Formats: sequence, C-alpha cells, structure tokens
Amino acid sequence: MTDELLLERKLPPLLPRAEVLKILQEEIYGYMPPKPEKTEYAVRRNIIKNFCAGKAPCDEITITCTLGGREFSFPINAVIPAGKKNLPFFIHLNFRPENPDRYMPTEEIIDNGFALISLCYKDITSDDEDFENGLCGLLFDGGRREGNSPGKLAVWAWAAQRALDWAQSLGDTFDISRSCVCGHSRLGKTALLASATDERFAFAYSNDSGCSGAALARGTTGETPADIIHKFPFWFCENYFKYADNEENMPFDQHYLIASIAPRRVLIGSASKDSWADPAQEYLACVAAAPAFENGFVHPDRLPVVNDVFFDGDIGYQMREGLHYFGREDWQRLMSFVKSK
Ligand code: GTR
Repeated sequence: MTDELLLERKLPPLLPRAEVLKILQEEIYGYMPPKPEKTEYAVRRNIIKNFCAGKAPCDEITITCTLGGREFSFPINAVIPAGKKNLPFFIHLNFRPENPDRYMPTEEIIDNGFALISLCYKDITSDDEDFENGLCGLLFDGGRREGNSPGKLAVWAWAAQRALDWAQSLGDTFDISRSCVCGHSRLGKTALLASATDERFAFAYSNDSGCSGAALARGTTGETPADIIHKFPFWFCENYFKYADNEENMPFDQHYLIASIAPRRVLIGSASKDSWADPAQEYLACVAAAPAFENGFVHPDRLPVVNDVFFDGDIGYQMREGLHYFGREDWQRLMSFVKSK
C-alpha cells in the first residue's frame, strides 16, 4: 500500500548523498555558512541555584566565533550530570532560553542518563526577514542575498553544529557517538538540516516538522511549499520560491533530507491532530528515504495511527496523540529510540 502511495507521488529518485546535499542546499535551504576561522568559549558555572536538586548544574557557555575577521557570540546552556563521563546527549534547538521549558523537561532527561545542551534560536538571528542581525550580520552584505545564500533554517542549523564543536572540545565528557540534535516544528526542520550537513551527529530527531522538514510536499493535504514560502520566505534560500504551486518541478522532495542523514540514525515524530504538518506525509517520507540506509525503515504496510512506534530500523517513526507540541511523551520516545540503538 505504501509503495502505491509513493508511486502516485512521482518522487525524484534517491541519488548519492553528495548530490542530494547539493540539491537541498542549492534549491531549498541555501549553502551552510562556513565554519568559523576561530572559536572561543567562556563558561559561567551553575547559573541556576540548586538546579535539578544538585544532580546536574546548569552552565552557560558563550561561544564566540570569528568569521571573515569579525566576531559573533551566542549563549548555550549545558546541563551535565555531576561526576559522569562519556554521556549520551541532546543538542536541543529551542524557541525560548528558559531551562527547563515546556518543550524541554530537563530533569527527566537527566534522570534518563543523558546530558542536555540547549540553545535559543533567536540568539543566533531573528525569526524574520531581517538578514542584518546576529550571525547574519557577518554573512550578508547589507542583508543582500543570492539565490542560494542560506536562509534562516541554515543559519540556526550552523549554530547547533557550533554547540557540537564545544561538546567535542571537552574530551570525554560527552560521547559524540551518542549525540542527537533535535527540535520542534521549524526547529525540527533545522535539526534535520543540521544533521544532514554534519556527519558528527549520530542521531537527529524532528518533532512535528512538517512542510519543508520531514513531510513530503507532493501529495500533501497540510501545509504546502506555496503556503510556507508565502509566510516564511526567510527560512529558505530564494531559489525555493520558484516551487510555490510548482512542486512537480522540484528536483527533490523531503525524503532527500532524511536520506542525507544516512548511514546515521533519524527519528521522525508526528502528532495525531497536527494535520498542518501532515503525519502521513512525514511517514511516507521515511518509507521513501529508507533505501539510503543500511537498516532502512521497518514498518507495516499501512499509514500510521496513534501510538505507532517503529524503532527497528535506522529510521524511526512515532505518532503521539494530540496537538502540535514537543511534550514529555515525545521526549520519552526519543530517549527510548536512542537507548535502543
Ligand atoms: C507554522 C509553519 C510550520 C511550522 C510552525 C512552527 O506556522 O507553517 O511550517 O514550522 O509554524 O514552527 O511552529
């Protein structure tokens, strides 16, 4: 059944990863900003009194990157269980700087044996058409963009990669082979892109990322490229704009984004009542991306239903009951997926 649904969608065939990454950067997200010439870290320890009852202090790290001879700084939070080494960990791109936050049950994550690094996306650059603030101020001359210059998703994804640089700089505190980048909605799209373009991430998790994230565009009954391009053009490169109401001519679809994470692991999470993100299209993208992975996507030959959890392949999928939200049930399933591998 899923094979017929994919045939109806007439998707572009999978290509080698390098070609897929080129198409994605050229046609939808823009090319990732370059790596910094120099990076420095300043650490403020234990910034929240009695955090997690003393099990794990919350530190703030200011990351200062030099690009084109100019500096850009942004903060991240790190919560590391005291006295532990080689920790599996999440890099969570979040909407707000608060710790914990309604999308981030920090203590529960720590109690499951993980460390947690979080960053607030607006500390990197604003979520609007202004390409002169934050990191964008170093990348664009007077805010001007070329057709394949990075959109905001690529700029935020770059920051998650810098947080991983910091984790790596600490030696054996973190287990990089158990690193996972994650986010919700627009930041789920960002997490997939961060992992697609940086092979150091062992896992990626997209929560309800939908259009231009995990969901196939061809055949959607939810948000379309035209909808998202109209409302959020700044998330993408300008070359994407020509595909508004013109999906059939896209030389890619969103299974390319998932496939470009191979041979590593990726979990896609949907919410049963999030029709705008279109859970069936997120699931079908997993089916279409599967051949790029050694252990693909193990699933029944039907569309997903509430509380489906498919963790046997390199691609995992889970559908939670309810609305567009990154809740503790999503985190519990995400943690189980990482632990199961
Ligand atoms: C919506 C957008 C979605 C999703 C969401 C979010 O308005 O249409 O693609 O990204 O915002 O990020 O919360």
